[in-house]
Amino acid sequence: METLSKVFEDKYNKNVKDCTNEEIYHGLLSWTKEQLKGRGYQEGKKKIYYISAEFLIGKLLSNNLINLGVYDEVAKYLKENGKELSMIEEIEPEPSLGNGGLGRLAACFLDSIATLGLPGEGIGLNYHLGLFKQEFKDHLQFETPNPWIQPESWLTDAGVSYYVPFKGFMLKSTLYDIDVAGYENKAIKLRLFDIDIADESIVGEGISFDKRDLLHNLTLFLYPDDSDDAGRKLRIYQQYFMVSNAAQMILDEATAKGCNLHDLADYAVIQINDTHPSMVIPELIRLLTERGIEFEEACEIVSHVCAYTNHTILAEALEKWPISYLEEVVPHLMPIIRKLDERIKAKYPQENLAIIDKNDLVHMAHMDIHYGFSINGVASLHTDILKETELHQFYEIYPEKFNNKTNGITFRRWLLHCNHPLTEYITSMIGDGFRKDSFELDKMLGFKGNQDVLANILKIKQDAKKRCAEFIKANTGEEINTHSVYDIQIKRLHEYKRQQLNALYIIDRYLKIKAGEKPQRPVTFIFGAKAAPAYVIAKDIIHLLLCLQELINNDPEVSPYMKVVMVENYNVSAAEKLIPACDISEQISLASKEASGTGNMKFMLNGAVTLGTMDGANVEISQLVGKDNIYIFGESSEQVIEHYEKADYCSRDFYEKDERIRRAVDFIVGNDLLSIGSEEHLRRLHHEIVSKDWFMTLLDFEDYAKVKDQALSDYEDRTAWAEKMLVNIGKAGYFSSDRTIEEYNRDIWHLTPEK
Ligand code: GL9
Repeated sequence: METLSKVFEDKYNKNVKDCTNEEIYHGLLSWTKEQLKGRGYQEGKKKIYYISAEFLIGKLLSNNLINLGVYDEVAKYLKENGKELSMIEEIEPEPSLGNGGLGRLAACFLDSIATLGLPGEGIGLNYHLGLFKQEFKDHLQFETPNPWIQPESWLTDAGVSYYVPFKGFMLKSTLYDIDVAGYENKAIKLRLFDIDIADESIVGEGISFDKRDLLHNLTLFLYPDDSDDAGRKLRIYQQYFMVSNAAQMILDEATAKGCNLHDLADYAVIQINDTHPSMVIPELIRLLTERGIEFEEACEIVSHVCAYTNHTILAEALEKWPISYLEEVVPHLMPIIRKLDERIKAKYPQENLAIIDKNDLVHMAHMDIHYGFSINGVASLHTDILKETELHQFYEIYPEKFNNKTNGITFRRWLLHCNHPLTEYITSMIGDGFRKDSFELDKMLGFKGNQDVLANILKIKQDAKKRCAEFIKANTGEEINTHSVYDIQIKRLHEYKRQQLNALYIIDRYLKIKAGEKPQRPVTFIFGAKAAPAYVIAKDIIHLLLCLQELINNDPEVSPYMKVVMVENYNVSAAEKLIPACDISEQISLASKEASGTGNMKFMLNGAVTLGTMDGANVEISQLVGKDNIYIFGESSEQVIEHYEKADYCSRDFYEKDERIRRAVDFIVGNDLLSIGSEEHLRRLHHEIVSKDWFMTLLDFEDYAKVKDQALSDYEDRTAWAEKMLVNIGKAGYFSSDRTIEEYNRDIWHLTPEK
């Protein structure tokens, strides 16, 4: 720790003892950056370029210290000098460079790519104000900018820039790098492109700004509101800026290593993370032809370099850009996209395989599938649905391109960092091999039935619940009972994820307590979720949850038995505090709609028991833990898909025929809530549930309530519950992102790891 002491002396002319926490954070930041550089980077002839519009990296200090193998030493050194590393961590701002699972997955993947010693890098954009910060006022969500870049930050100016051509002007980029440490291995780089002239002062009320002022706004926000044309066009500008920079850099790096462009596939493989980076395909073809390659050969080369990951089957999320927009933003790409489309139409005339459809929409995913060599889904059920339903027409012509890569999470962040006590306990039981080989967690199962072990696991959970209660108190002002069951649903707010189903259960329980049915143990229903700024119903659901929180927590007759808390500005740092404390993990999406989910894996790893539908990776979780260690409810994906095909689901029928459902739904517009909340929001939500309910909340309500009651009653047998926790932790090894990345490399990338 001598070099660290010296940092404080050189920087502040002080002993660490006399530094403020801010000074210590900044000292640690520069010291850690030096250590990372000193490690060196993964190099190799062929590299994976993971291009993504989002990298939800979270705070970096502790994770870097863990991966560098110096966390304990630094924590001890600080303690000896009267400082707490956990307090220092609080100072770091969290970069909000992602929306949710897709962006967080990209961050976990970088950690695993580095850890496995694969030469690679992430490429994205440096959004100055991130997504947005969520604030609650009058039980409603408001959005404000979330600046995270300070004069001293994890960013390093790479001294690289390119010119990106748009219609009528060029934009010069600047490249910033963030080092991502491998666990006890070298680092890789996350490369974030930016413009020098971005101007944060153009942001007015909330997160409003002039969407046409591209020279100043291009890298201000992630996915600015795309509910209007200007917003959607800005997104195309961002996407093209990202991929043109990426393509230029990839070609430069490859040629510097001796590539003659014809053999580009020996130097580069590009993973296209959802369709946001899809324009990299025509852009690479454009650049290759500019450098003297014939068009046909350029198509061939690119088809051996690009691979596509699909993260959703929700139609509205599969990007289709009007030709007119692309003509306005990137007219030089349109002739290429037209030619790519003509080549396909010549071979496959069916409309549903076309890149450009008859409404002049460009289907980005179709371009990826035709001109990429691999297409993968993110959980086994999701990939099956892609093959059999959503992308069936492509599976028929390219069966060999389709493959599954079930998502994973990095255990460094989601166990070692966020749950030190559990990590230490696992280590004392089975050694530390699981840190590098996650499947070793399986050894935990040897302790089934061991009363001491079960008691210790319960104790660790109880301590985590106490720490979490402090966080909740600070975040929401609410006091929660640490002996209540912690039932947690944290994820983006979307109707398909069905936070409204959970809300209806809460109402039902409230009504029962009011009617004198007192439950044996209190439950705390914990939520965290941001809604897209333009997603009206999602915001109405947040309103409902906040109104329920107000009503229930202030009702002395009910609050001893249940409370509702909605965490404000849910983000990675909040997740790290909530997940270790969870008893019941709510994974209740409508079957077939959640491609994978990754929160489900984080909860399981930290000893929560899943209450969920047979959707996404829940299916694989249930296969691994067995039916006694998970609570499954609701209709299957086949049944749901059939309802959609036959259009035979009618929520009003459930509402009219089932009195219990009707009472819960009508409570939304009853006097209790209307006297707290806004009539407009509550009535709109009520109407949506009764007359549309596109994600079939009422269909699954009865089974959900029954199975949830069962889980709550099983919780009372503490030993049996602890055994479920143990099995969940022990079986979580499969969901390490190291396993996922090994599979990407084995089946798609074919890189040689450096050890
Ligand atoms: C998502 C899926 O909805 C999740 O089920 C999946 O786990 C992740 C990662 O593969 O990808 N696709 C998607 O568009 N998002 C996902 O979370 N959305 C956000 O990130 C907001």
